[in-house]
Amino acid sequence: MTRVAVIGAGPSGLSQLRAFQTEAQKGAKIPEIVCYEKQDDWGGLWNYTWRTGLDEYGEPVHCSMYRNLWSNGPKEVLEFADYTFEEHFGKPIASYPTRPVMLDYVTGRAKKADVRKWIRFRTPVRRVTYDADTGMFSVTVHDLFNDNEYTEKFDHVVVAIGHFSTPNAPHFDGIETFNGRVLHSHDLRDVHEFKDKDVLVVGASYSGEEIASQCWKYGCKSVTISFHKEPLGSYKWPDNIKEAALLKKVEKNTCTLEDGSTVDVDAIILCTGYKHHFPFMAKELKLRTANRFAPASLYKGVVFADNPKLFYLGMQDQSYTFTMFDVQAWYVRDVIMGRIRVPDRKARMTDVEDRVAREDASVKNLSDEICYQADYIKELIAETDYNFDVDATKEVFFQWVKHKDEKFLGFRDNCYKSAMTGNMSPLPHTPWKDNFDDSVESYLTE
Ligand code: FAD
Ligand code: NA7
Repeated sequence: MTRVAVIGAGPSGLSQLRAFQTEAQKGAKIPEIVCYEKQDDWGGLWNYTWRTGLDEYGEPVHCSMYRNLWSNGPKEVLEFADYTFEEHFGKPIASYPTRPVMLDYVTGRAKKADVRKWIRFRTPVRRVTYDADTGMFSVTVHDLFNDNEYTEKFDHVVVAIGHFSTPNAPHFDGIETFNGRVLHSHDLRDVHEFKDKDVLVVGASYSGEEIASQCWKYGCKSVTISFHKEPLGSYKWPDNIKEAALLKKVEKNTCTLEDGSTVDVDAIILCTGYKHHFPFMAKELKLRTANRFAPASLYKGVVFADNPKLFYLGMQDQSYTFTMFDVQAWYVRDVIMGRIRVPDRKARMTDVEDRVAREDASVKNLSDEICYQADYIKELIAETDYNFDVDATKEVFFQWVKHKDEKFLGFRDNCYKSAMTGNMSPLPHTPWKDNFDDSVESYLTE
């Protein structure tokens, strides 16, 4: 029997398990699936832990989320085509769920599909190699519960470990002299500690804008967002949040920026992004890419061009998330089950080059990113039986962009129409800035 290893039981890995399970449900003969997960539960980044650094087994902590995190995009752009929020919660809910609500939803479908039995928890993958003679992968894992390392053979490997967990933490001159807390966004767990403090946020992308607004919500004195190549742009910030040039050097508590201005702060939060990091993959199997919409080396964005029996899910920079993981997982399933033919290496590389060139030529702003990724999703939908109205979700995205521009610190107080049910979501019961309770119970209260 064909054997498939899925590495990671976050949203992408769970999409892969669900893709195979839908076929099994229809009576198709599916491969044997083994999913290895290093944490003790599923949900990936959405599975919050208070820990930072190393966990209780000495493993790097995967979680990059913090307490009281609200989703930064509307749920209508990531809703599963085969399992709506309304089906999961039994009623329409507001458009910007909190982290626990998102975790409940993403794991709810997996629970209903009964795929937990395929997952081996607390089992980090240590090594993946490929033997060209046998055409098989060897996957070495560590069963942390029993402190036992073992190796199994597989016909296919699907890497679904995400790429927002290993910090990109650049060095800034003199940062070691700073008299306060310096941390990367990966290690942020709670912004209460920044109440009444002056904070420097380095990096002006999603983490930068989110953490700046979170600090504001929880009463920090001021936030300076220090941008790299470009500022966030047109957002209307309150008086105590401002954008400024890139950090150049640090001397005790004084930060000097590239334009020569200075700012005195109590804490520095590096929101400088993450690295695609696959230490367990053999050199010739390792994906090396920047965080972009057309990752290097991936035919159709998922098939490793140098070895088409190896797949990487969710490695793109992300406008779409859960639905993109689903279409990718459906596509990978159909390749593995022999329903989709993958062309030769030359054609695969041409496909990768075309994608990269198209992104370079057409993606200049947030709206372009959405359009580029929507087109990619449509392309995979055309080859599988996963389906939803991508254009309707694109429209929701455009409203989201408009709402962020109009009122960044209140964009979550809007609601949108589900492309899956056609129903309008209710407005939240409390404006985001006044809501300090992220529990599922509170979120579902009318
Ligand atoms: P992950 O969620 O990272 O899951 C990967 C899994 O692989 C983890 O469970 C991990 O333990 C496991 N793993 C890692 N290494 C190994 C190993 N060696 N062996 C076995 N298992 C391993 N997306 C949204 O849609 N909305 C949001 O509001 C949003 N907010 C975000 C906020 C933050 C701070 C961050 C960092 C990301 C956010 N995202 C958001 C994006 C997020 O990447 C996706 O929603 C989603 O979690 C990606 O799923 P994934 O399965 O690809 O990766
Ligand atoms: P991103 O989106 O990859 O952004 C990283 C940011 O860090 C981006 O603005 C970069 O600027 C900046 N950066 C990178 N290197 C540097 C250096 N050396 N100095 C200063 N600034 C730097 O990561 P995020 O963490 O914001 O978002 C990742 C996910 O987490 C996302 O899905 C969110 O939903 C939450 P540049 O682009 O190079 O100008």
